[in-house]
Amino acid sequence: MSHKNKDAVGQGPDTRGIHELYAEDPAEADRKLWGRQVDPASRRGFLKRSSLLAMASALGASAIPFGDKMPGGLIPAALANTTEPFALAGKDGLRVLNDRPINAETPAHLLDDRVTPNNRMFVRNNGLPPEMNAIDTATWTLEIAGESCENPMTFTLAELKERFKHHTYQLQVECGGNGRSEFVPSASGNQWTLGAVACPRFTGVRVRDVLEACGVKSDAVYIGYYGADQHLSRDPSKEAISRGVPIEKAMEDESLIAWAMNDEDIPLLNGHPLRLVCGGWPGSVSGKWLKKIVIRNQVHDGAKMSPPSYAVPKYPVAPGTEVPKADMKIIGSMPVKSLVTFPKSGLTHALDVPLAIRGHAWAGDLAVSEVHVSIDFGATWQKATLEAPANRLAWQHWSAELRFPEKGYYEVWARAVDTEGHSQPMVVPGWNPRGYLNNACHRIAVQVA
Ligand SMILES: Nc1nc2c(c(=O)[nH]1)N[C@H]1C(S)=C(S)[C@@H](COP(=O)(O)O)O[C@H]1N2
Ligand SMILES: [Mo]
Repeated sequence: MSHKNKDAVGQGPDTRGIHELYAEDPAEADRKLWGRQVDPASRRGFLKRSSLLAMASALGASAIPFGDKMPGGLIPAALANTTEPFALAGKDGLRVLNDRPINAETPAHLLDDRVTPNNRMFVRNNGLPPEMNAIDTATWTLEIAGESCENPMTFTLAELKERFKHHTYQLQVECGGNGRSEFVPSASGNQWTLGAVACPRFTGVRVRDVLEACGVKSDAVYIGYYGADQHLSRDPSKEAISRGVPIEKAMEDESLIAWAMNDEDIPLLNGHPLRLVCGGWPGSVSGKWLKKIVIRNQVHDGAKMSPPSYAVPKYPVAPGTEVPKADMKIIGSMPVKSLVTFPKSGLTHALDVPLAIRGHAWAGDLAVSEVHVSIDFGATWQKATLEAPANRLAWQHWSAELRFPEKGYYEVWARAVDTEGHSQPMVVPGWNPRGYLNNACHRIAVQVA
């Protein structure tokens, strides 16, 4: 009781119309919702505010006494499993981490499909996406330029579709910061848990075909992209993000300029009407709302290309170390990783029935050669059945059947090994300043009754 705000308890505030009130008189709205005025600096975006509103009413709570102390972007634990208050248009069951920019991850059990459906692909925005009504697919153009481009050209969407051969690949896209929430000391940035990964089928044209049509000079070493999103400041001279890949990665068969995801338009939040997809690398290289590709004679120097963005120390460092930028390298192919997508963690299972579990595993530019599962905290492992990928750079489906020796609490751990023998670590791997590349084993809780 000592932690409760006396004034705020049991009064059952009327939250009807509070959105309007917030627009008119935030201080009065705060008093109504929280029983007192809160620090304006802690009233972050609309979404957070409305999530607090939704929480108060969903829980029948009269107030959130310490609402002003909630870290920005934190999703209240009481609502973490409910999607309703945070629903993003066209997305289903994603956990919203942040509203400005919008970032949302997919809980592991909602990634169970072999091919990630459009409504389940995570969203990672660095800036403000273009509005749907500002996108005219009839006039949208893609420009190819840069100092290592022989004949800079601009294509309409129709020209791209008409001129180049179409290709479809299932491609695995994982944010470089997926798993960041587990690093200690914590790294700033979105506190992704497991769900900033997806593997939909993309259709488009090869980056290679388009670049070759414009002529790639022999000194080309990199490409860079520019998208139609805005910097958070809305300063038109700044890019939200402008990254790229070495020319060899761009010229691979599977590197696409895509307009479709699972045979539909790419969802707006995932880059409609056109995006770059370079599977197996940090998601940040796969530019959304694609407007321009530059062929560069040096490592692309766009926004978030230079360390510490999307870079890790060249050598292992003790947690918390300050690392000079010169000692950091840009992340390329992502490390081996896996997820248990069925069952959902926390399940109660009958002792006398085997438990069928399954998930996916992926390994950046490589393939996965083995997946092992353990029910005894890693003391012994059982080999899972592992399928071949649909194509290079697609994740691989795995499954196993577990038998439990007696009733009680178990954790099921899954561990993948790539074709070069690298295994996922069972604990969080090398700490790095920005919290990238956490490929620790996924574990789920199972109560055997
Ligand atoms: N134009 C643009 N492209 C972008 C981003 C962005 O903010 N703007 N975010 C990048 C990052 S960091 C990731 S992880 C992926 C995420 O793709 P998704 O939002 O479709 O899941 O898009 C990348 N492409
Ligand atoms: Mo990312």
